[in-house]
Amino acid sequence: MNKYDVCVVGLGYIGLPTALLFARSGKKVIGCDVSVDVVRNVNNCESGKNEPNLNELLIENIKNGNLKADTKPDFADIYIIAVPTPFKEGRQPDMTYVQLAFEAVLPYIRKGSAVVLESTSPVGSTEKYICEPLMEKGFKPGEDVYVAYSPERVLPGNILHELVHNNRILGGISEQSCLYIRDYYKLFVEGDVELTDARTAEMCKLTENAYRDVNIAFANEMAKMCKAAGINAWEVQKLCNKHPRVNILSPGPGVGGHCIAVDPWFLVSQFPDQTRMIETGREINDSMPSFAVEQIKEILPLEGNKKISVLGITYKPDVDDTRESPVLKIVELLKDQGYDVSIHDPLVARGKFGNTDLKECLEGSDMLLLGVNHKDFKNLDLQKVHSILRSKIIFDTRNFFNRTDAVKSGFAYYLLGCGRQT
Ligand code: SAJ
Repeated sequence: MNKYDVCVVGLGYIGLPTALLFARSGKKVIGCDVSVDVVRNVNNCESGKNEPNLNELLIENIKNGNLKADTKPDFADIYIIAVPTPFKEGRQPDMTYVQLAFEAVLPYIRKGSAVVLESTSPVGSTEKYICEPLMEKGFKPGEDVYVAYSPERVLPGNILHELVHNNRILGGISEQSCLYIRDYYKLFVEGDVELTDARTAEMCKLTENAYRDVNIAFANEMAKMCKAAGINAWEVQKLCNKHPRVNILSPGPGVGGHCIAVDPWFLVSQFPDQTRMIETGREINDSMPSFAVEQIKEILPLEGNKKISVLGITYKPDVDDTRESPVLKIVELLKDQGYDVSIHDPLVARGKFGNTDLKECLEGSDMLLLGVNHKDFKNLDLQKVHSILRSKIIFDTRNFFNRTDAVKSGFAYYLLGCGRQT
C-alpha cells in the first residue's frame, strides 16, 4: 500500500484547490511544490489566495492530516500534474515545468500507478511528456500505468465551486485509463465526467479558451467600429443581444489573465496555417490598451501636467490577480505619453504598482479612469469623488457607472468604444 492516495504536483491556482477537494473526500494527499515558501505556507494553513472557502478548507485538511505539503513527491496511487505552462520567446509553449514535474514523479511510479496531466498543453503533450518517459522506463502506458489528460475549466474567483460543479473532460490514453481515473475525479466532481482520448481533451481545453478570446475580440472590434461611427458600442451590444440567436460579449480594455491571453498562442504556434481567426482575435484584444489610450488622449489632451486616476488594475473584476492585466498596460502607455498616473485597487496590496488609497489616488486628478468593475466600486460616492478631482471627467472602460448618476454628479462621462460623450 502506498503512503498516500493522491499526489498533486504544483500547489498553485488549480493544484491547491484540487488537492484540497481530494483531501476533503477523505483521501490522504501530498501536495508538492518546488517553492519552499509555498510548501511552508500551505503547511501553515496560509493559501495566499483570495478564493471563496479556500482558506477554511485548507485549515480543516491540514489540521486533520489529510493534506501535507512537501517539496518532493512520494509514493501515491495517483499523480496529478498541475504546473504552469507559460509561453516562451516566439510565443511557443514552455513545457519545462511539466517535464520537470514528471521527472520528479517518475521514480515513484510502479505498475498500477495513475498519472493525470491537468496543465494546459499543446495537442500530443500527454503522449510526449508522460507516455514517452514511461515507455523509456519499460512501462506500458495505458496498460500497466494509467494515463490521462484532464483540463480544469474553472473561473478564477469561483474556483472551488466550479471544480466541483463544472462538467469535466477526461481524455485517457486507453479505456482502462479513463475508467480507473474517472473514479478518482468522481470523489468530488458533481458535474459530468466526459470520457474521451487525450489528444481530443488537449484540443478541447485550448479551443474553449480560444473561442472566448475570439468572441471578446468580436466585441472589441465592434467597439472600434462604433467609436469610428460616433455611436455607443454598449447600446449596440444591448440591442443586438435582444435577438434570440445573438450574444455579443462585452468590449473592454483588453484580455488579461494567465489563460485566455496565453492559450490561443499554443494553437497558433502548433497550427500556424489553420489559425488565421484565432491569431487575429489575439491581436485585436492585445490592441485594446492602445485603443483606450488614443480615446483618452482625445478626451484629455496632454497640455501641461495632467493626472489620471486609475481605479482597478486587476485583469478582471473581483479577483486580486494582475497577471497580463490590460489595465496595467494602459497605465504604462499613459506614463510613456507623459501623463501622471495614480492607482487605486482595493484588492491589490498597498504600494504594489504604486497602489494608493482612494483619496490620495484622486487628489489633483483630471480624470477617473475605471479600469476594472470591482463590486467594491459600487459603493463609490460620486459626489465626493467630484469634490476631490481637479477636472470632473470619467472614462469608463467597462460601462460600469450609471451615465445619469455620473452626469447628475457633474461629470463629463465617456465610455470606451463610444464616439461621443454620452
Ligand atoms: N473579458 C472581456 N469581455 C467579456 C468577458 C471577459 O473583455 O465579455 C475579459 C476579462 O476582463 C478578462 C479576460 O477577458 O481580462 C478573461 O476573463 P474571463 O472571465 O473570460 O476568463 P478567465 O481567464 O478568468 O478564465 C478562463 C475561462 N475560460 C472560458 O471561459 C472559456 C475559464 O473557464 C478557464 O478555466 C480559465 O480561463 C483557464 O484556467 O483556462
